[in-house]
Amino acid sequence: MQRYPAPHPRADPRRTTCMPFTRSKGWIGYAGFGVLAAVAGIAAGHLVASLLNPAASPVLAIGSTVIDLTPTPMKEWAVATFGTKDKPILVGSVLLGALGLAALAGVLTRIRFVFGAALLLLLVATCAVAAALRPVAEPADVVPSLAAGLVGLAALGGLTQAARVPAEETTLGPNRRSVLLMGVAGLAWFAIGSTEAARRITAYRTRPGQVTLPPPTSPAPQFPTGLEKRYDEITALRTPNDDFYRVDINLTVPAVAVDDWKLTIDGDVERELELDFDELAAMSLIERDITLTCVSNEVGGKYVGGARWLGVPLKDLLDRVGVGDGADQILSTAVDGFTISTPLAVALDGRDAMVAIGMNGEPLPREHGFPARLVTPGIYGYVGATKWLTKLTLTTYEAEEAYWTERDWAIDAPIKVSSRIDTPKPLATLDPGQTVIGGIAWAQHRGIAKVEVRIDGGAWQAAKLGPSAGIDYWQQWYLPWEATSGSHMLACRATTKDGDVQTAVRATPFPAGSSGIQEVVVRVN
Ligand SMILES: Nc1nc2c(c(=O)[nH]1)N[C@H]1C(S)=C(S)[C@@H](COP(=O)(O)O)O[C@H]1N2
Ligand SMILES: [Mo]
Repeated sequence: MQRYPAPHPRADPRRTTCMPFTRSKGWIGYAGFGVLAAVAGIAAGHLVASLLNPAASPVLAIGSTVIDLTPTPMKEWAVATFGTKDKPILVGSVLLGALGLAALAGVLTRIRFVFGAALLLLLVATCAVAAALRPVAEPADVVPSLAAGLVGLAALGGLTQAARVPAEETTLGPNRRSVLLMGVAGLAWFAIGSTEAARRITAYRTRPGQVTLPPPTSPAPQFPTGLEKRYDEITALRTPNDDFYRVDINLTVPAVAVDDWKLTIDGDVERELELDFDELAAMSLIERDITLTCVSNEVGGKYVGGARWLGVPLKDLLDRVGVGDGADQILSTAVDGFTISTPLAVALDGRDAMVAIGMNGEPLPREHGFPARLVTPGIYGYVGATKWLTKLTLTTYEAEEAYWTERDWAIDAPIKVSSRIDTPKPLATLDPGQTVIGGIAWAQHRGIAKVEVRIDGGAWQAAKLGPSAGIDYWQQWYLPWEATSGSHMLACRATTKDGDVQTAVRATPFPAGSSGIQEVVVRVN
């Protein structure tokens, strides 16, 4: 008995040309369902994370975990091959892989829905586990991944359901297509809308503009006028926040909601301390000019910057908790899970190590650690400049290793004396006559006593030093030069106030900072 009339030609599954997917294209359509469901889920997770903890977003949790798990040689390869694009490329590949699996999940639903659903859930579970295992994770950090799972599953179910309405219900043919198209468009809108909403919510909740900085109890001296006013090619004495170099392991700038933020001091202490931002800012604040340097800075490189920092002396915080006898390192943890080991000694030897909340008269920019970071004069950033700081743990070098020390960088690393030629630029072509050779030099916490310039391998000549902003700060210098026609090789070297002369012996940044002397070749017409 024939229950149905002969199928309408359009409803023939073998020639459903008006359907979104003909039989052969069916797989592609289902793969698309998987991808779309995953994208909608990820967007939902992102939105939920923006309300709870932006770092718990499924993509970020996975991305950060991948970065942490990438073996050092591969990281070095990625940096060497892709430069600063290494992280986006790494995460792009992860995302592509995930979307590939999501596509597979979509295709699997064509065989049996549960197969596809199971694969999708596996993906979500991986995100949830990654979020839960982040070093500073809280139980609630799995919620965004769960939301992603719910939305992803619902989307996958809805799409496959819409596509599966029996073809025999001929009149539903065109209808089914519009239902599907509406579903697809709706999900795409949802994904775009929630991603944008998440961005705005995060930007709003983490805007540095919402904090007002109290004035320092101990202000810095009047800041001198830099040489750049006279020789504009010399690096400005103070680096504007927007131009300050940025180095960290993060894919996206960690977004910290200051209302939820806390600084915990624990470990080998007499009494643990937990401070919120207002409590921290209410302590006595010092204001100091300090130059930061990255250990990855090559001779002549740009990973160095000078700023005026406002913060609470580390010593004051340690006095409040009472440090035990055993501790020899301060292990600081950032909201991104990054850790840094700082020798306890440098917090106690009188230098201005601080938990900074202000940079050049403003709250810390998000890129530079909002709402609070460590600043330690005299040692490289990776051992003393924890951004997005959330915890200080008094412990020992024997018990704990930090992020970069686990990756074989030096345990402790004082900044090496160095100097850089800013003008003239390498391979510049100049007119003959009077000009200047100029740049900066730094040896934080020892101070610069002298900078010398060597032209064409001749004798070292003393350059003039710019104004001083203290021994923790870099120093500008210049040497007037009567340039004569031909090719010239310029070099510079600095000497510290304690008599250490910048060495010509070359060292790579790994493992304890670069050394050597910068040489610049210029042509004079
Ligand atoms: N949380 C966190 N803090 C961090 C890092 C990081 O990757 N994560 N990188 C460190 C390194 S290697 C350097 S050189 C300084 C750079 O600080 P800046 O980006 O403000 O210049 O931050 C340090 N603090
Ligand atoms: Mo660094």
